[in-house]
Amino acid sequence: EGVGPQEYTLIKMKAVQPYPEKLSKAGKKPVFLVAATLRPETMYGQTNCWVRPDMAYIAFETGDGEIFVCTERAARNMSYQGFTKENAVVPIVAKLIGQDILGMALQAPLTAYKTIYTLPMLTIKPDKGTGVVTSVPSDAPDDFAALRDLKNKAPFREKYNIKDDMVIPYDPVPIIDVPSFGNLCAVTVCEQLKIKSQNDKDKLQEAKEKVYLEGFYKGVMLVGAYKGQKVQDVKKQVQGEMIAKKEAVLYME
Ligand code: A2H
Repeated sequence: EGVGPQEYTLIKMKAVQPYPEKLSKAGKKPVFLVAATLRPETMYGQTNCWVRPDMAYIAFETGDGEIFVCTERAARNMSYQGFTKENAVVPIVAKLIGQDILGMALQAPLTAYKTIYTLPMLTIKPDKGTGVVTSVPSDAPDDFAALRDLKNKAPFREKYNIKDDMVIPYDPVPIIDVPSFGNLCAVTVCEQLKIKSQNDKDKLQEAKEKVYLEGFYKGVMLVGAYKGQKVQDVKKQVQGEMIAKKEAVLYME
């Protein structure tokens, strides 16, 4: 962790009606699962959203009358950053655990998949970002390992009531070419290091370190409006476009 505040892009993943029972108090207000990412330019490759089944989340109302779902800790931070009607006040609409919001259908910005689903990831940290993570298995080793766990293990899907069609049709999408790792860098590096599951902590750390710098400095976009351009030159622009469309917001912690 660095010394200063970290800037994240919050990706607004819009819930498709009907909402789960535990979110019924949202009524007709739009509900968003909000995921903190450092890689806004990878949103073309989203295949699902991660939440941790045993972790606490809340739903709260923003100053714009939208409902955001994230950890209470993140909501409190947001309430000091102009997200809520009143500074430092979080209007809680529902208290949830991850389990309550698994299997939700969502629409997310930039991804080619029309509908994606909330799926379980067991390694989400409660004290970082929003506790909601967007999944880009082409470029994030953690995401690839966790999606592969669900694809390969039917009992894991069954345990959390995840239907096959929320997982099986979703494959990593080539969105960025990284010279030494190809166009699915997370897949390549997970295979090279023989990563077996999302719990392979040390190897996943090594995988992230391997692809991170090279991806940022040498990665080239394969899709979207900035196709052919370098990741480092387009990151801010992709972020800015999502913010202008109200599909994303800046969040600091
Ligand atoms: B990143 P940092 Cl394509 N627990 O977004 C675990 N991981 C979390 C989290 C939490 N509570 N909150 C956010 N994250 C993930 C995209 C991505 C990310 C790509 C490649 C690398 C990457 C798609 N997932 O992160 O500790 C989110 O995943 C590599 C570290 O603040 C977020 O960005 O550096 C990143 O970790 C934030 O981690």
